[in-house]
Amino acid sequence: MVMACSALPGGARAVARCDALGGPPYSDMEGGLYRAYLTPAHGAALAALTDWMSQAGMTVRLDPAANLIGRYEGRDPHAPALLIGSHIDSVRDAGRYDGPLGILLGIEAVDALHRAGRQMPFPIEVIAFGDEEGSRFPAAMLTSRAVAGTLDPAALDVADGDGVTLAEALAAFDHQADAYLAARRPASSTLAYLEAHIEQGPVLEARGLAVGTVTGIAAQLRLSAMVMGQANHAGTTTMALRRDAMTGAAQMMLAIETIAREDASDLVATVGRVEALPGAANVIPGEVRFTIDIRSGDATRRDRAAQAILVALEAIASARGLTLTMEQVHDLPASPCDRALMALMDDALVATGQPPFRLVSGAGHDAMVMASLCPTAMLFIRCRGGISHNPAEQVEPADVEIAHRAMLGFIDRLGETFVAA
Ligand code: HGY
Ligand code: MN
Ligand code: MN
Repeated sequence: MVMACSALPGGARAVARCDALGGPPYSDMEGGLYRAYLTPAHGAALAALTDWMSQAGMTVRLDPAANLIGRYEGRDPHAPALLIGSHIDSVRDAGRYDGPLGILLGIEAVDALHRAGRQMPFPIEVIAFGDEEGSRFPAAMLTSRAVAGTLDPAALDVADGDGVTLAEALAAFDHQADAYLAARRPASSTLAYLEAHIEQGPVLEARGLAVGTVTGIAAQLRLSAMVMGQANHAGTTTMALRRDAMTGAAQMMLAIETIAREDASDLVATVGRVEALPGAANVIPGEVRFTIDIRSGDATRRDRAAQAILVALEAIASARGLTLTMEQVHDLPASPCDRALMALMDDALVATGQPPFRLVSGAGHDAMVMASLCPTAMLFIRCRGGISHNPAEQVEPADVEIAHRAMLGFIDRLGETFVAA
């Protein structure tokens, strides 16, 4: 089924297609957008992307991790490929552009070459990563880590909140978990990775810029904390005799915020998800689980803050007669973009009439994982109010058209510098 899209090819059509993917059947939630990895909504989105990739002259395949990959041949079919991509999954109650915009701009770039009857010296592959957000399973960037070859097989032993294992979810896509790691690409097959993405921050808008070249991505540590106290009767247990896991966790969360604020740097720390058990109004919570997300452009600063947080949480647990168990969900190192590719991107921006501007990414992206496989470049696009991970996420088609033209300029410049092996 090819979704009708009247917008002109390029930026406007990429935005229109993101909007179309923002509703049923491409969402797993009523009245908003939530597209999780290996769900019916994910499958429906891949069907639409398959049509669009085919129309743009690409051959399309699904890899063993259920990443969709469209390939547009270059003059030398054996040359390493330029990968252009982003993620097709979303957070819960998401905006429409975080992820899909980078995939659709990749399709628009190939479509422009295809319509002009042009081939680059190298193949171009557009990739829709299936899991970047980690919104279904307790692990993030599973699919780019599978492609980059950095995925620990133990990370596959996960289940979602309904107890559905990754292996069971893969089976629904006619995929086998034991083939998952075959998604790995040899470095020799990859020239570079390019990801266009909304900034998800306020910098470009504050400076009145449509686009910017990304210098690197902050180091990201994700932990899960479990606080154990004693469930008890809310009416009969005096305050002095309580071992309340909820108030203990609350004090821990405020300690996390204080440590991050007092660092007075780019360090950020977030408690995004909390679950209290047994979850009854008349029962003192005996168990509280919550997530901790700690980031900084400087991995040493991040790790120092993580250590201070651990010490603070253990002191609170001890003072309240609680037990604290911490688990690491993932540790993503800071990832600089490639200098030579950043220079090409700067030149491509200037050629579209934009001033060169560089900025760091506080948000994580598949590019930080792909950097272990090949040189990476990222292009940020202004988003209204810097809002993201929120249905209010907005982009201007005119800004996305500038990004489209910058990406074509980047590809041309990469072609000029390309030296066949
Ligand atoms: O968490 C992040 O920074 C990204 O949006 N997954
Ligand atoms: Mn994203
Ligand atoms: Mn995101």
